[in-house]
Amino acid sequence: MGSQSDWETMRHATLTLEALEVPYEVKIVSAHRTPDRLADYARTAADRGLSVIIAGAGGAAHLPGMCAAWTRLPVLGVPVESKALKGMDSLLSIVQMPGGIPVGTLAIGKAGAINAALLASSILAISDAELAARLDTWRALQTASVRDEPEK
Ligand code: RP5
Repeated sequence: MGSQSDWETMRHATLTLEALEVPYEVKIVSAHRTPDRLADYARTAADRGLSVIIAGAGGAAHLPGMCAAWTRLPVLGVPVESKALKGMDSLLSIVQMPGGIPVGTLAIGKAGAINAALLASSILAISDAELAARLDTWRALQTASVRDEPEK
């Protein structure tokens, strides 16, 4: 994530990964304030054994795109809700990548963080049958938790 202030949103990705028993690491890497850290992180990610990167940032959210520029790993971008523009700035900064360098862009805020974790898990589950089974269970539990009618 681009800042400590993104944690309140991005922690939902970590909670989802934990529920699915997917190992992860969490780092603060700012495209603007720590550009060298970003380059090092993204350029070495594949060799360090990472498989998917979830990059959450807000405002002028260049982190996911710059991360994707430095690595061939799939990058999932989470637009963090900004105070001034409610995350529309984050969304547009992340989604509108030039052809050739993709970023898979999720929804603004908490839903996007959760879905980034689920999408990363789906990608990993292609070659991990045990994770695929955990993901199926997670989805079945979610389905079972939805009431037929609203509680009054
Ligand atoms: C972005 O700027 C971060 O991703 C964060 O969402 C936003 C504001 O950062 P802070 O000023 O709160 O550190 O780089």
